[in-house]
Amino acid sequence: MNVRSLSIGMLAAVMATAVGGAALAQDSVGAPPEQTHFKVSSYKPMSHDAATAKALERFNDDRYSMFIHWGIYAQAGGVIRGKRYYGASEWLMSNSKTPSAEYLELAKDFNPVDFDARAWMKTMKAAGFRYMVITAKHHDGFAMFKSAASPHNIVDGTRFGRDPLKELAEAAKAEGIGLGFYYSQYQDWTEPNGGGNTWEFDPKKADFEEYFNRKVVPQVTELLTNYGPVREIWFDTPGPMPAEYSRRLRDLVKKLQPGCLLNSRIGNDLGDYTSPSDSEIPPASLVQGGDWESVFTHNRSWGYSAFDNDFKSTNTLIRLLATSASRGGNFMLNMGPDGRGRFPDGAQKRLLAVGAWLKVNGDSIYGTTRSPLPQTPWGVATQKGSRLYLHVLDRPADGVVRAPGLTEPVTKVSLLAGGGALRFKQDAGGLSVTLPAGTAPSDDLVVVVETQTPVAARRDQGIVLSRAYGRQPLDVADATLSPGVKLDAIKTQLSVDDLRKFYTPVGLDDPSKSVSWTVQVEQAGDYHIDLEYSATKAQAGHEGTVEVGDQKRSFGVIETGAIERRKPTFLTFQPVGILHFDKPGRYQVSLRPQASGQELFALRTLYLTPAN
Ligand code: H79
Repeated sequence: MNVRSLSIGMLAAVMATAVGGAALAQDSVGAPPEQTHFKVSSYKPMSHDAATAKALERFNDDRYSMFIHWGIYAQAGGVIRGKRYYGASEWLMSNSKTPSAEYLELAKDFNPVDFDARAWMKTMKAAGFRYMVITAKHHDGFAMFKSAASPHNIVDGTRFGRDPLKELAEAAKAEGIGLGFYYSQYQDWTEPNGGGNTWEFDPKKADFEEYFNRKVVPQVTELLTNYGPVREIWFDTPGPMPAEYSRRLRDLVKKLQPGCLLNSRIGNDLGDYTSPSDSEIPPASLVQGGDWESVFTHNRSWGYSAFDNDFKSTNTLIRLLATSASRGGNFMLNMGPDGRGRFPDGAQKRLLAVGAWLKVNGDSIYGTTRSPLPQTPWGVATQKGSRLYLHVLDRPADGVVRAPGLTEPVTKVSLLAGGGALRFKQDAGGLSVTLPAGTAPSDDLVVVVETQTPVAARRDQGIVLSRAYGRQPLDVADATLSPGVKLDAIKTQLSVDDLRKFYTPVGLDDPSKSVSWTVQVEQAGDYHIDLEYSATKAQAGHEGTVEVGDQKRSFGVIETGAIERRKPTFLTFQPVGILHFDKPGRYQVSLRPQASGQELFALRTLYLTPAN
């Protein structure tokens, strides 16, 4: 993904279609096979018991963490029976429909003699990670720790014979890095009574209760008893698991370690914080102060893949981290160590480069709260008391970074990287900061704005549009929907590493209904409109309008194809016309159907681009 050339809004678009994974299990193993529309996750604050609330405080302070997928699939590296399986290597057994006995043969060759817990922790420390979550057991059922509940574990089932979680727990403690475990509680492909293996076992004959009691409860107990304090158990793909099991798991974890956090994929709304879909940062407008943690993988696989070196650039990683922090969430970045226990070089050097950036700019990430500002074209903001951090991810053509409406008296503006005070201007319209000429290009140039009183939230004041930038996105997820229109998440998925997700309005079927955005136009002038959407054959020919005041630009819908659960969604990018803004200020941009009766189309984004 080449993000350097993209604006932050475009990055959001890229992220939403990004490769790398899947969603809540309901979407993959529990949902009806054809379902394409899903309920939007909640990011509202919840109430918590004291131990959980305290753990969440630290969780939010940490902001950046490392996710590690490591199992016997690392030994295969995406290849089995001489055939490559592209995408998620930890899904190798499922993708190749390999029977359990044959798959478990991998354990015989698994001997990660280069595994060095201390070295891993030193790298994590230098990379700036505050805590780590490692796969204790993935869907293949093979435990990466000593377990009395199943012989399929790294100590009893490989000639390596060591317990890496034990070594990691000790090294993590020594380096001051938090420890968390991933545990696949429902899918277990090498267990006839576990979920997910349909190529070998008959799901109708599965006795989940037996599996749960014999393996899940004892193993989760081992994880919370033998490795010291555990920051979080990261459950995944609850699938159709009844609430009773999520409840029992929750009670077990909280009984053993009251401060251990649970992600929402424990299932049945019993988590302490929300896990968005794999490879998703929730849209700014959906985030309402709740606790969440995004997970992305560095390349296109979660486990090690011998032929995948498509590592996200340092710049992309910093953008993902800053964007998550600006929306009040954590960024957990995954990497798959290989069968010898090494971090792939291509990943390691980029992790360390992010670490170098954090060494200088960490104050703008750790311990920050979400941005009080609306969407701005230069990047995102984070906040810590009376310090506001402007993350300039895309430099303005005129060298001036604007925060409209920022009226709290500013006492000082400087670069976090040092170099003295910067020139700024503040008036009733807000704050303008002139970036120093000749500053070296940076992945994220952080400007610190110090104010007399903390900058108050003004997220609803409208998306900022500037002529110093090109195409600027107005996403449906950030729109105001008229009564009768609701927001859905559309998810289609071909493979674990190919989830396409976007937010769309549903109920846009009458001229009285609309989607609208408040924009703050910085300079008068013409702006070109483009629409990004998907439309079925039946929707082709529908007409709609984009309106600002009494300017109306109409468009006709073209067919892009049906949205199908197991196919990528095709979105078209359609030019509509030009809008004129007479003077700087606040405007409403609305989109509505011209006729009633049928859903107009599946809109994702309206783009405005300065035109001459
Ligand atoms: O651990 C990583 C992934 O292996 C895991 N989540 C991250 C953190 C994950 N498990 N399941 N999924 C992601 C979703 C999988 C969806 C699919 Fe499929 C698997 C799509 C195609 C193959 C299930 C089976 C749905 C269709 C067939």
